[in-house]
Amino acid sequence: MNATLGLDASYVIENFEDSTIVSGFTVTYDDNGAGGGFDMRTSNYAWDGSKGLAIYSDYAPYRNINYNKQPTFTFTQALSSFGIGFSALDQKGWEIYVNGIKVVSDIRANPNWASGRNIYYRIDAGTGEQINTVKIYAGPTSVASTVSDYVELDHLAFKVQTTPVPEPASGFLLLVALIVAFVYIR
Ligand SMILES: [Ca+2]
Ligand SMILES: [Ca+2]
Repeated sequence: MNATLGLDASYVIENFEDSTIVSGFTVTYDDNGAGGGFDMRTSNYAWDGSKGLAIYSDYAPYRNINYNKQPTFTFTQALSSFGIGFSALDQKGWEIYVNGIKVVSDIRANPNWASGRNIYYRIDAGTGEQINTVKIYAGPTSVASTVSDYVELDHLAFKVQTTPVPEPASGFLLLVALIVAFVYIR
């Protein structure tokens, strides 16, 4: 599967199978409903093993239930590539942000999306670019914002840059050369 996803041996993989998480990243949530951390659930559509990381869109009927909502993954070293598999993502309007910039406006709209085990996104930084944070978000104007959605994330992959990109003076990165790849494996 990794070869199909374009993940070679230089990637670190987190499989969300147990409470031991690989070093190199942390997760925060818009709402730490389940207490933050890593809320893993058994899945019929895991990308590896039998579990995935459970998240929810922040709307009825899950709004007031004690679950973690939209996550942001923050990496301790700059990345040249990031990948993650989605399962049970049913509603339109789930977005992906890299370094605070929206790079995918509707995960479900991709023609490779399928029900169950939905789709795998790999995002590669172009020349002179780097990935520091990745946020999965059900936007406030999206369909997911009016219909609750339970989503599982799995097979998180990241590749640390071998040649660090100099920080621009502004501290902001433009991400002008991001490449977003979509892979669907049934
Ligand atoms: Ca897994
Ligand atoms: Ca769902």
